[in-house]
Amino acid sequence: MRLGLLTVGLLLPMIDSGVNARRCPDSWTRSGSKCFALVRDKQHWPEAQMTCEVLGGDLAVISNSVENRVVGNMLAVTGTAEAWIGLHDLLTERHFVWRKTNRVPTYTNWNDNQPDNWKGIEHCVTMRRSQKWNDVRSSASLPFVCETGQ
Ligand SMILES: [Ca+2]
Ligand SMILES: [Ca+2]
Repeated sequence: MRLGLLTVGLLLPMIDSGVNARRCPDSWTRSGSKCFALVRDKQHWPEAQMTCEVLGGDLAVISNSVENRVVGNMLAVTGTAEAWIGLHDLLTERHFVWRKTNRVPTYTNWNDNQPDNWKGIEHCVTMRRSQKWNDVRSSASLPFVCETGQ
């Protein structure tokens, strides 16, 4: 009996942490090892990144077509035309990197003729409901997508 309780006591935290690692917070959407959340409050890009950090994450990194579709579907079901993701070329023009990892994307889904750095001031990236990406001025107020996880 005592051994039984000890075993249960040791295992429960492990089971619990394992479950939590695979579970997304309420209102977040799971894709692989990540959780995504669409925040519909409109913020400029730097503010959106800070808000994602307050929520325990970062602006979304879109690593593949599956994640792109998951996030695109979040825009579609909420009627959101366009939302920030975590890609920018704020440091070096035309050198886009993810804010979270500082890495160049291995997957992209740019809209036709994008990124165009229109008027020379577009350095932060949105996903449109079409699931295509566009560079936009970072001071634009838009909804945004946060992620947590790997
Ligand atoms: Ca740019
Ligand atoms: Ca553009």
